[in-house]
Amino acid sequence: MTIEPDIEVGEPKTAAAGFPAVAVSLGMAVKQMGPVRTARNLLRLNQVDGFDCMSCAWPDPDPEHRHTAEFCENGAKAVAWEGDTRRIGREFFAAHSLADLETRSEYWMGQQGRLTEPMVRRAGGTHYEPISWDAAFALVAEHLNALGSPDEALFYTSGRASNEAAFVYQLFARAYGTNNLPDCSNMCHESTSVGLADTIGIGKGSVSLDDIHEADLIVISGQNPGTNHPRMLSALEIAKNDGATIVAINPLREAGLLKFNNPQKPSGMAGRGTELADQYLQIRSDGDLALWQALGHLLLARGVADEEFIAEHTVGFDAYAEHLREIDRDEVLAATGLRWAQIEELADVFARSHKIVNCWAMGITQHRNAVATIKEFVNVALLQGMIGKPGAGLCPVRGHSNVQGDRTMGIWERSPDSFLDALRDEFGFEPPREHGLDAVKAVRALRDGAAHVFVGLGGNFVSAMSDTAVTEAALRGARLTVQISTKLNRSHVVCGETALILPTLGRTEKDLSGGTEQRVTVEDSMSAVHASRGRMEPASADLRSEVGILCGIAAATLGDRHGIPWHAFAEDYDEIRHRIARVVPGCDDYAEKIRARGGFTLPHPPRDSRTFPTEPGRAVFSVSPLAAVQVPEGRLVLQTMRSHDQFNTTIYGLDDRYRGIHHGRRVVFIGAADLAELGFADGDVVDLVSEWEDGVERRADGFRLVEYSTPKGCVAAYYPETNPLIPLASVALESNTPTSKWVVVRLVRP
Ligand SMILES: Nc1nc2c(c(=O)[nH]1)N[C@H]1C(S)=C(S)[C@@H](COP(=O)(O)OP(=O)(O)OC[C@H]3O[C@@H](n4cnc5c(=O)[nH]c(N)nc54)[C@H](O)[C@@H]3O)O[C@H]1N2
Ligand SMILES: Nc1nc2c(c(=O)[nH]1)N[C@H]1C(S)=C(S)[C@@H](COP(=O)(O)OP(=O)(O)OC[C@H]3O[C@@H](n4cnc5c(=O)[nH]c(N)nc54)[C@H](O)[C@@H]3O)O[C@H]1N2
Ligand code: SF4
Ligand SMILES: [Mo]
Repeated sequence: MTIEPDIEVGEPKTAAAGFPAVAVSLGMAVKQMGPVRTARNLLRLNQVDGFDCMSCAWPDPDPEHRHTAEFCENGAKAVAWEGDTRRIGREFFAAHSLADLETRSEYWMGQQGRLTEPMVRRAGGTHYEPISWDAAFALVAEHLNALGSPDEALFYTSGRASNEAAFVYQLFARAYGTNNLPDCSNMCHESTSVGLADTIGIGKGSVSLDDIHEADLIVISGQNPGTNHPRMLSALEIAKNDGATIVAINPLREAGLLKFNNPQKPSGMAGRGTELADQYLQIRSDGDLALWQALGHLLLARGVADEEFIAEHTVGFDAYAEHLREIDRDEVLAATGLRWAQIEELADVFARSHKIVNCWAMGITQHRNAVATIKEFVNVALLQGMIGKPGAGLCPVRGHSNVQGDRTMGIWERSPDSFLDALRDEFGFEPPREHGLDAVKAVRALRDGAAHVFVGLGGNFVSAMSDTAVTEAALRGARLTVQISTKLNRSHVVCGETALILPTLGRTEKDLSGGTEQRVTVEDSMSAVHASRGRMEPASADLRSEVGILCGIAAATLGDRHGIPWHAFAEDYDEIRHRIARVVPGCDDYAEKIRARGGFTLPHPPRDSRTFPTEPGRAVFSVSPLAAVQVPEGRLVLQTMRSHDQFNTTIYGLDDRYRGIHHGRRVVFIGAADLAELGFADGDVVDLVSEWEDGVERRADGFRLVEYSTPKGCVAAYYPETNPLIPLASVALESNTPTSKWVVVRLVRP
């Protein structure tokens, strides 16, 4: 008995990409876009004069080294999803009431086609109905201007928004009077931003693509690049062929970390690929802090510290070394689930390597101890002087294609005073200084009646956030919700008393705002900024660009207040870029620089000159207590992750090919020992119940158990279906990121 009767479970794969990947992506693209549109679109993906892939934030090779087909399977899926030839307009919304739409899955909603015209759900209405753009802007303005305080409004951003849209959006929020700019980063790499800013003085990674190619050791923790950053495998292949060692640290055996069959090479197509991980550490959930402390301990004992670097560029080394002089081995082994010999072997590899790149993603950032773990990465990097030299550095791999750029442009509820001062000097108004609300606090504010208007620049906040029941109730309590989107999702359906859907151009589409062709710019995970230009005919003549929509809302709300030229911004994005140049550090001559082939790279003092813009002016060694979170008897730790056929809350299909799952998503991956101990078998259906200190039992029902290679006590399932299980209060210390990779659950027979 399962609620997904067609589900099939087979053997997981042991290699990623290759011919199936190309075939799957083309198949899906042709089905949604038709053959001509597919060819036109995919050939412009990630090309110098084309558009930037809107899927992940992995960087492009420099212009001289690009292939004709510079994309991966998941990039192609994202393009196909946006290039969908199906349309939904007023007839669709007349035929489907909100009550009807509420019963539909994210998959179904994404399959209905592109949104085509602005729609409104009026207070008490059962359906969305059409509204003109001007009336929609006036409605937003009316609500915003009626609030008791600007802090009762929330301006959310998902990381696909362009730099120009992001800059205009934060400018509007601050000119209106609030720093309430929660974003998807709050649920994603916030722990990285906090951990790195505290220790190296800048919350971004310190490597370039060339550094990866040149490294002699690459460590990949808590990341599944075969699915989430597929072209990273090409970079790993280059390094590997040049003799690099690769270490994977991950509870699950992920195909994309084992072997890569490069679809751009004959050998890869034929299945003779490149073996990737030399050492694979199947660590227990959240065991990383203990592992990296043990590693630091062993490296200190091996006497491989770069004393010159430490003396010249760091503070706090003595306290760090003292803290790690003694280490409780039993505690490390319990937390990591590894053998001491494995950790010794890892230390040996580190000790003999001269160019080390350390990569990580959500398996690290979405834990209670995430910030401490990232600071431990920094400690080990500083110990060996692995920052600011070729082939070495810290490499947080970002998620959304422009999430890093949005932050650079000021989408941050805690932007520093230096940024706010620059904004004041450029625009002549005093921005609010009090920190705004992040994603978790935004839900609380709505829940508690402290906020009443929610505007979403992209994304799907209701599905992406933790504690679905709480988040949904919070959004339903809003007086107005506004979603600027390309396709239908649950955040349009679980909405405020009055709700707007404002349909926007996607990145593949031609933007003729102001009568001339506009480009936008984006920043990748390695701080490279470049232009992106869509060429496809828009899905509907009634769509507006994100910049156009935001300027429309701003002009309607603020009128001439502060004399900000919203109309000029909307008609010529260079006008925005000239302002970016004067406000955002490192962006001088922005409009000119982005015209260069391949764009330019933003400054990063630690990477560029081993200067560390921290309080003491040097990189900081830090000391964190070894805190492994305990799990009660008979309970498991659930991590919630992505399948191969999804982009966050967007479900492209129901397969997770690399993990052997077909035609379904409601599965729990669990080890043989746990199955035996708990008295279950592969194929059994269970309900998941999460346990939290508030005593509330959160449930998600009807999951098929799948026996899988994962450490004892650690299980895995897909998000967003499992978000109902994550308590809003379960967050990473310091960064306030929901602990999507750490949920204590028990399995219950239905
Ligand atoms: N196709 C596709 N691409 C995407 C996305 C997508 O949904 N689909 N999403 C984009 C976004 S926004 C992001 S943030 C990135 C996400 O990219 P990833 O971080 O790769 O995403 P997840 O699927 O959450 O995978 C987390 C990985 O961490 C491992 N892990 C879990 N817990 C632990 C732990 O305690 N320790 C260690 N060492 N490992 C652990 C899991 O087994 C899994 O392999 O991808 C981006 N790219
Ligand atoms: N349990 C659990 N929860 C998680 C995570 C997890 O690993 N586990 N991961 C977290 C992470 S890392 C992230 S980043 C968040 C993601 O959170 P979000 O960024 O809020 O969610 P997405 O699913 O990426 O948003 C998809 C929607 O964006 C809209 N969209 C697509 N393209 C465009 C465009 O070009 N412009 C505009 N305006 N809209 C567009 C579409 O309507 C689509 O439905 O989820 C977080 N939530
Ligand atoms: S690796 Fe990421 S950015 Fe590059 S083509 Fe694939 S999905 Fe797009
Ligand atoms: Mo993300």
